[in-house]
Amino acid sequence: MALIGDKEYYKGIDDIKYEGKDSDNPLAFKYYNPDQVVAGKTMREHFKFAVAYWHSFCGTGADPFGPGTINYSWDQIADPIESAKSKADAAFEFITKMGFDYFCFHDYDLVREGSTIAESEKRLSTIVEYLKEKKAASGVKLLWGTANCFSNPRYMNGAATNPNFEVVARAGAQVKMALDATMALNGENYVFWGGREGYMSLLNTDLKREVEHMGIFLQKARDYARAQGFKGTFFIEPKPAEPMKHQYDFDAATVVGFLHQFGLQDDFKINLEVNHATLANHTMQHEIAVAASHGMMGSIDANRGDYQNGWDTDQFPNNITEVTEIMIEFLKAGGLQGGGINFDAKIRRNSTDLEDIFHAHIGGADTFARALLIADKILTKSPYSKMFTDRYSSFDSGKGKAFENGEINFEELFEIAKSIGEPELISGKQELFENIINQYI
Ligand code: XLS
Ligand code: NI
Ligand code: NI
Repeated sequence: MALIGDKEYYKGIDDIKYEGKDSDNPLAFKYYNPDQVVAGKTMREHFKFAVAYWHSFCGTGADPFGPGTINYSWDQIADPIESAKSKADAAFEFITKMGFDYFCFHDYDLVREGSTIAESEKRLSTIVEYLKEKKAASGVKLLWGTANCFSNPRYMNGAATNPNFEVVARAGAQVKMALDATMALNGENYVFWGGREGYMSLLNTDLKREVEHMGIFLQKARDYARAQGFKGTFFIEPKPAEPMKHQYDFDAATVVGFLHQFGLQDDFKINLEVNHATLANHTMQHEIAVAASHGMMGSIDANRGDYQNGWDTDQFPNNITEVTEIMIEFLKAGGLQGGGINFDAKIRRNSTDLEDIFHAHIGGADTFARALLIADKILTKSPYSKMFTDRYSSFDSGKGKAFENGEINFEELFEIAKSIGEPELISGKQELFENIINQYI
């Protein structure tokens, strides 16, 4: 392992290798074999696994009932730049040891925010120069960057949707700097997650005006980045609630409508997160199918929720059945447009060993890899695909085909129905479909 920087943070842990499903080595991949070809692409290409800076190098495990349980050595360093460099060294060591190709960040994950915009800008450009070196030395790339416009108290009433224009301008300055950092690091995409873009009470909220402000804000952000030569894709990440009671980017369907309303549909796609889908009372499969049906299946934030807790627990993926159904939709959608699989997930507060973060990412990658292998078999070797297409075969020819082409009007539908009489009941065969999934798992 060629170490970048002069200090080893994850001591005693070597590069994580693929050893196959019979390996008992907890620090090895059992299914994620980066160069293995599945459905025409290597696993590495399908997934583009990314590590989330905020969870893995910033999150300490603090919750409303107590402080963090993880002490990062870089958080003890008073000088913001030295602290940020140390964190970057650890991050790149971790990503390289995992054998992943990508990372994702919020602006102030990289370096502490300064007390003025000018100071923040200076800090960001200093750490960006350092990250350029780390990227060049390791080959690790930036999947996407974003701005944290939700933690600072100034955003308590929203960022782009704040009722006070001064805060909107402040958010604009921050997003400009985050776009600059993303472009300087050759980021392939840029994400907008509207953490505080929503409301707690409609009594004090002009919903129409706020949503319009958000549309205009995103148009201007896009125009700025495009004018600087940014060729990547912008993503909106839907989430229905938390931290706000109601967030404007509720789910994929809402975001599709919003993007069309503001003429953003050609530059933006959707970054779907598993736990956000379940919080919206959808499945992730549903969200992928909706985004894909509009050609907007951009990227995935991988994690999972908890059946009992109603909030964004951001646990690492480990449910093979759930992820298999996700991978079926993923393959049907033809994969991701521009994005990858970002582990927007955190280890539990009581997971305090150095190696726990490795186990978490290994488990996540193996879950996706195993699910991809199963989904590919289901789609190509089981009766699934035929059963699926046969269900719609009445639209493949004759009057059904003509209807699908928009060539049959309501009078004609009326006449056709009269001549057919009562249609026969055709079973949806849900239990058989479910059995096939389990058989191939
Ligand atoms: C929070 C979001 C956040 C975004 C990036 O729930 O998932 O982590 O992915 O701002
Ligand atoms: Ni996310
Ligand atoms: Ni989330």
